[in-house]
Amino acid sequence: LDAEVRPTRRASFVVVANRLPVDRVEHPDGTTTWRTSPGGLVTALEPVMHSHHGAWVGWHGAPDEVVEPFENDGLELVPVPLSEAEVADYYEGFSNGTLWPLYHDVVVPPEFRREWWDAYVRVNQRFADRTAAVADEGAVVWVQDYQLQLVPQMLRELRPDLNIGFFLHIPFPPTELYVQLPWRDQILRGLLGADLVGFQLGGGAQNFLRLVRQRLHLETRREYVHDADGRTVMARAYPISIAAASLHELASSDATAARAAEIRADLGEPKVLFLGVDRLDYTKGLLERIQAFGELVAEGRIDPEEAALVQVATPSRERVEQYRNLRDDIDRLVGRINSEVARIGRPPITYLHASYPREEMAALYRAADVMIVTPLRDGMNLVAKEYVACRQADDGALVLSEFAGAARELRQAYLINPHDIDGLKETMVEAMNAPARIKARRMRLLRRQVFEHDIDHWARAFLDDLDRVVQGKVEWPAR
Ligand code: GDG
Repeated sequence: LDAEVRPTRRASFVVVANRLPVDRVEHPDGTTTWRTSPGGLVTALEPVMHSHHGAWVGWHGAPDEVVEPFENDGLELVPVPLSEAEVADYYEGFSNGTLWPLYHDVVVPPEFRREWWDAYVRVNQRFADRTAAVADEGAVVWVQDYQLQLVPQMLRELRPDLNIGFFLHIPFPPTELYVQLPWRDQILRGLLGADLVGFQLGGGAQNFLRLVRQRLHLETRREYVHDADGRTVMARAYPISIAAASLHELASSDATAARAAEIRADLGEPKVLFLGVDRLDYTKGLLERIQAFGELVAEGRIDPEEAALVQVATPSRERVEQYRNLRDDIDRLVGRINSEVARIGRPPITYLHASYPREEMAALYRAADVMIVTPLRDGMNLVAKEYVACRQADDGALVLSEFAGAARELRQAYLINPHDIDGLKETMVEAMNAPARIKARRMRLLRRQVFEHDIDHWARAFLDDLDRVVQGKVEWPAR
C-alpha cells in the first residue's frame, strides 16, 4: 500500500481529505466510473480547483484495493489505499473512537489504544507521501480535518517549498480535555507544520495557542506562533458555511414546492411541522430532542393531531459500537413515544433512518415550520444554515443549541441548552406559538447572516490569509 504513486500530472492547488469527493459507480457491463459526491467542500472549492489545475488526495472508500491516480471532471484524483485493518484502526479507531469523542467534550469516553495511534501515524504518512508526489513546486496544499492532523508536519519535512493550510471541521477542545491524549504533543507539532491552522471558532484557536505555549514552550503573540525554526504560523477562526444561493434556488423550484406540499399532506396537514436532520451521532443530541418532544406530547402541550415531528437520522459509522448502541436507544425511545399515544392513526414521530437526495432534503427544509438542532457539541452544524437558506419568506423558526458553532453567528435563533430538557421544551413551545411578526424579525436577520457569509466567503477568507502568511505579509506583531 505504501508503493510509490505516479500522478498523471502535478498540481498547484491540492486538497487532502480523508475521502475523495467521488463515489464509484459499477455498471452492469462490468465497467466502473466515478460520480462526484455533492459535498459542500467540493462545491466550494470547485472554482479554485479548476482555475489552478487542482488535485485531491483521499481514500476512495474500498478497503484493500489500490487504485491508480486518475483524472475526473478536470481534477486530478489521487487515491490513498487503506487496508481493512487500517480502516478499523486509523478511521474507526483513532479518528472516530479516540479523537471524535475527545474533541466533542468527551460526551462518550474516548478510548486510547496504542495500536490505533500507530495506524494513524502510518496512514497520515501515506497521505503525506502521496501529496508530496502530486504537488507542484510551491503549490498550495489544504489539509482537511481531524483524521489528518499529522500531515502538515510530515509534508513540510518532505516538501519545505509547499504552502500548507489546515482546517479543523470539529471543535478543538479545552486544554484540560485535550491533555488527556497520550500523543498530545505529537499532534500539536503535526498541526504546526502548516502555515495557517484554521478552526471553526475563535475559542478553538485560543485553545490551540494556549497548548502550544504550555506544552511546546513556543512563543505566541495574538494569533501567531513562532515555531522552533523561526517560522510564523497563524491560528485563526473561519466559520464554515454552505452554498446558500444555490441551495435557495433548489428550494425555490416548483418541483420542491410540490414535494414540500406532498410531505405535509402525507403527514395529515399538521399545523406545525417540526424537523430534525442529523447524521446518527451521539454528539447531535437526538435523544434529548426526541425526549423533549415526547414529553410535550405526553403532557398534552403538543397535540399529535396538530403537530408532527419528522426526524431524519442518516446512517453513520455503523461499525463503531457507540453508534450501534445509540441507534438502538433511539429506536426504543421513538417506539415508546409513538405507542404511548395509543390511538389509531399517524404516529406523532416519523423517524427515518436513511439518507436522501439533496432535492428531498430541500423539500423537507422548505416544509418545516420549526427546525430543531440540538447538538451537545458541534463544530459548526450546517443543517441550521441550510434550513435558513431554504426559507422562501421571513417565516419558520430555528431552535438551535448554544453548543453548536453556528450559534455564534445565528444569534437570532431560539437558543437552547440541550441538557436542560425543560428549557428545551419551553423554547420549542415558544417557537411553535410565536407570532408571525416575531418570527419574521428573527428570520430576516438569520437569512441575511447566512447569505452574506456563504461557503465562498469562507474559502476565500482562508486562502487569502494563507497567501498573506506565506508571502510574509503577516508581521510578527510587536508586543
Ligand atoms: C462536520 C462537523 C461541521 C444529512 N443527512 C443527509 C444529508 N445530510 C447533510 C446535511 C449537511 C451535512 O450532511 C451534515 O453537516 P453538519 O454540519 O450538520 O454535521 P457533520 O456531518 O457532523 O459535519 C460539523 C461540518 O463538518 C462542516 O465543517 O459543520 O460541525 O461535525 O449538509 O444536509 N444530505 C443528503 N441526504 C441526507 O440524508 N443529501
